[in-house]
Amino acid sequence: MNLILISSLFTIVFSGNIEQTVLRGIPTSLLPKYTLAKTFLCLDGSSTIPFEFVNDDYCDCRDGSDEPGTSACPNGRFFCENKGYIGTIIPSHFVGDGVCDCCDGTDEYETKIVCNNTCFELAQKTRAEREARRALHAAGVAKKLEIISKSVLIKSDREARLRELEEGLQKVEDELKGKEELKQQAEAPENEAKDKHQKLWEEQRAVREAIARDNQMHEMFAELDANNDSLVSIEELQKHTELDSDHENEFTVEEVRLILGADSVNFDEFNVTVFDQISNSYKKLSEQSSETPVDHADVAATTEAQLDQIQAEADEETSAGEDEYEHEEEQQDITTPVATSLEHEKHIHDDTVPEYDDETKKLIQLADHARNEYNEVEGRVQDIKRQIDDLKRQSDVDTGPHGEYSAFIDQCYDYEEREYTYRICMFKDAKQISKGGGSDVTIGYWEGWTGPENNKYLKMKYANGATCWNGPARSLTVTFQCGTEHKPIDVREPTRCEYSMIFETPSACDERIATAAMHQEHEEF
Ligand code: MAN
Repeated sequence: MNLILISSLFTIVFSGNIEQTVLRGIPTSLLPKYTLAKTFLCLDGSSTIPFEFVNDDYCDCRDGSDEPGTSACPNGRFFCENKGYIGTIIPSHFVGDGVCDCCDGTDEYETKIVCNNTCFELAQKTRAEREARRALHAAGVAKKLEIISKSVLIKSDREARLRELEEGLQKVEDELKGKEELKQQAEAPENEAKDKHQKLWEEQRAVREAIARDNQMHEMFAELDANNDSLVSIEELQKHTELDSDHENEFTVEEVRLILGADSVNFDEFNVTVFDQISNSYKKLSEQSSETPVDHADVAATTEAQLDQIQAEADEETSAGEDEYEHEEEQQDITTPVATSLEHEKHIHDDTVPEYDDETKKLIQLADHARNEYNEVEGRVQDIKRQIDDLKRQSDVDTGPHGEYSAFIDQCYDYEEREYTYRICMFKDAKQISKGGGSDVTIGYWEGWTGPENNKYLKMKYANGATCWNGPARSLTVTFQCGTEHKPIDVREPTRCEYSMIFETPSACDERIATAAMHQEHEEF
């Protein structure tokens, strides 16, 4: 290393009476370690070298500390003083590489490259950026303070409303109890009357069915007893081949006997053992060959009239205490000549419950009124409960230590992107809504604040969303940054089905940034 080079690496600065020697590329804080002496101790303490080896463009120390001002050591570090701006450290192999790395150009002292000193401009730019940031935080903080003071009011209003609703609920629940009693009182006679009506209807229906069966049986017996000997014989029944259960072969005497249970049956035997076996398949011979049209309306009218008559008479007989035999006789007298068809029997079995009588109608009306009153009060109870639940849910939400994030309660925000709209409903859920149609996909349900320990409210998480095909359940992490409005400004999916959102809000603005930026400027420039 020649003397000229060594002298070029040292600058002697006079400041008042104090002589300072500044070595190139050394941060001020480390200058005491580079005092002009006979020897230099490498900063890692690994070896001691003659002082003239410092910055001699040959790497002697393992940690590169002997060459802060040259590019000789691959691990060397060069300090740009950058007067008027911020001092920076660059890898020392950037020194003399023909590129201006330091804003004061000191890294290119050896080369022919002319580096303009841009430190002043940089300082101005940084100052402007800092000022803009400070102003943004100051404006945001003003809004945040409004939110905080509003949240105090909202909180106390909410608590007052909650108390009011809970007291109101007690009263309305008492009222409901009263209405329930009235409803029960009105429903008891209503149910009794309805049951009575139903029972009567069922009894009448049973009578009708019995009569219908009886009519059918008489009609069938008369038709089967072709020779009028008051018996149905094997030959007479055998004509009804529709009763042959196997349908394949002939309707044999044995088969017919099996149905009759004898060679012939009288009316009573027919009633007890035969009728129910054959009534579903039985067809009149005349209907089997050529269907004779039956005037159903006529028959129905006749039957109904007769049924009414039977009913009236049955009632009368019951009250007059006449014996059962006479009643049966009479019933047979009336029903025997009735010529009904099976088709018609179906019709008169129509199962519609008849209209209620006036007394029952009145009881239903009273019970309806009591029910309506009960339902109206019940509706009010439910409404109050819903409001209480809503308020409790709102007060349970963690909106920050001072309620900074209280403006988010029950609010949703959209972020439009080419393919999807992302909708975040704060403290609830987040959705991905396809612009091409199709159903919305939930990308997460509110889980909690997940910022670092010293800044918990920086991030929030929505988890357990719709599961990805062959992947995890979707989730969203929201990162807040200071802004003057509440709005999402970016949504990405850095990992499949794991979404991230940047959200601007005054609630994330920082008082320290709003006030501390100017002090920093003094410290650093
Ligand atoms: C949908 C969207 C995407 C997601 C895929 C995963 O297309 O929800 O965001 O990556 O499903 O299959």
